[in-house]
Amino acid sequence: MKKKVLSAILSVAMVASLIVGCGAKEEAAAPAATEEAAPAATEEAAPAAEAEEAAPAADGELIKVGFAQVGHESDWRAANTQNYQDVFSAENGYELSFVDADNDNAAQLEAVRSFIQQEMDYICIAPIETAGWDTVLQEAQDAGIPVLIVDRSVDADPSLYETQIGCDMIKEGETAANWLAEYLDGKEAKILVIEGTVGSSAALGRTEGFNNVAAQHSEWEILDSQSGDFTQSGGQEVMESYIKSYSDFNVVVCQNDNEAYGAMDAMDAAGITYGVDGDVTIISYDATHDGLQYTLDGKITCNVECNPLQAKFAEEVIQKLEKGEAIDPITVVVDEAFVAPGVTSQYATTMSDEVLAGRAY
Ligand code: GZL
Ligand code: ZN
Repeated sequence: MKKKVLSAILSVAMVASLIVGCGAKEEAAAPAATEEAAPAATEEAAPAAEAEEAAPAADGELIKVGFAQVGHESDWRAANTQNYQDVFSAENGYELSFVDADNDNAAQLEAVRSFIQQEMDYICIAPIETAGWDTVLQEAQDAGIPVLIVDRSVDADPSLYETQIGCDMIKEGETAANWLAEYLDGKEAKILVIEGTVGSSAALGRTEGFNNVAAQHSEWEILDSQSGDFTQSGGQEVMESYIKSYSDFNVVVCQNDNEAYGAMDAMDAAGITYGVDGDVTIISYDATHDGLQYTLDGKITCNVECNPLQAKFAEEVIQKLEKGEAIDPITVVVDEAFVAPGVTSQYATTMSDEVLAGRAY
């Protein structure tokens, strides 16, 4: 608690010069999160963090950060976890307490409550689902512990947490569908969707964004949309059931790479061809290394990135809070899309060995 008193004094001392900043925080929180509002923050925040050495807490103690992670369901998640462990290291001035909630909401809430008991200086939450967070966020606020919502988002009062950091999932869904419309160029589509974890902002956003665009294409039909829980086994199980129920589909949208691997296994077993030379076009999300290898190989035709290397943005927020500086309520981690060789698109980069070699994860 000593540390918190010190930083509280610091921030009170500085609050006068930051009224505008704080006001800006309130204002900024009011409008819906927009790309415009955030990339500047993301751009401006990143160089600053690179420029300065991460400063340990004012009194030289390690800053205690509790991180309640979704789980270990996907390659994306593994890259995200590793990134947080790399950034919030002891040599960078942090003591990271990490809990893998194994895709279990109750376990994740329990982890946050244990961080409150342990009097963490900050709590980061990558929420499995958007719902059910107000009570525990209020408990953290009552305990004077700032909370950062990372990767995904929550349906909770924004005044209960400091910031939300993550990709724009709705935009990702729109990018996938815009690319499909460009690729099909008016041809019919019978689409099967393998969604991510039920109730997660990643699945909800990608579904909403894709459907926003699909609604403009009467020549498309979404035959079915079920959750594969962002896992390879989930993707395989859903695809196996789809193959039993549908015979005329030509597009499969997998809401992450691991589901796509499972869907490909199921289609292989059923003798269904896919990819740029196959009967079925696969769209995936995440653009992890293996996902982009499949894209380079022409098996996945379009892969929409969601960059997992987000820990530096969380660290920038914590460093600003340590100094009592104003922070942005939203940081959108910008991403792009990739398509198989031989495919050109206004929405995506065509894969090559060089593109794959240049990837950070
Ligand atoms: C997206 C992230 C999703 C990934 C999946 O930001 O929350 O969860 O798309 C991961 O791979 O499981
Ligand atoms: Zn159309």
